Amino acid sequence: MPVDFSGTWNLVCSDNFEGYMLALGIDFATRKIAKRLKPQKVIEQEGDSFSIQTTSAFRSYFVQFKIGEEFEEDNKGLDHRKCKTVVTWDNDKLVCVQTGDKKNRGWTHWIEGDQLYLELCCEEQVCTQIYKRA
Ligand code: 1AG
Repeated sequence: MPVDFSGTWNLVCSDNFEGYMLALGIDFATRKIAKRLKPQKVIEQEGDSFSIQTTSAFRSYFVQFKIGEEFEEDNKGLDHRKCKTVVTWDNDKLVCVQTGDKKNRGWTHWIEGDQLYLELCCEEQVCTQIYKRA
């Protein structure tokens, strides 16, 4: 059975979100608010089709994709840069590559025990977040 990311997940810890936001050029005032947020993710996975809704008190972000199918991502409400995005499996990890103005941009999701991990990368910065089932 393949891993199933479906469910509702709450942020429990975050490391170097500040560095990640700086790499994306997010302004000071926005970073100050954003780093205090405890976002919730609702992931729906059906075969190779995914939707991920990230909700917080300040901004929210929705993305849907099929494994291996490139799409144009708008990053609306985040840094607003358009990317050519593709998500693939690396064993049980979900690996997203966001090609655009920023080098080495993307994210990886995986599950360990009852925790959902998210690694966000941009340029030299890596932010690691851990979510627990709601
Ligand atoms: C994401 O998760 C989207 C979740 O790609 C947002 C992650 C990081 C925020 C990105 C850039 C920071 C820009 C602006 C900061 C302002 C608000 C932060 C709001 C955070 C909640 C939306 C990866 C994957 C699929 O789960 O989306």
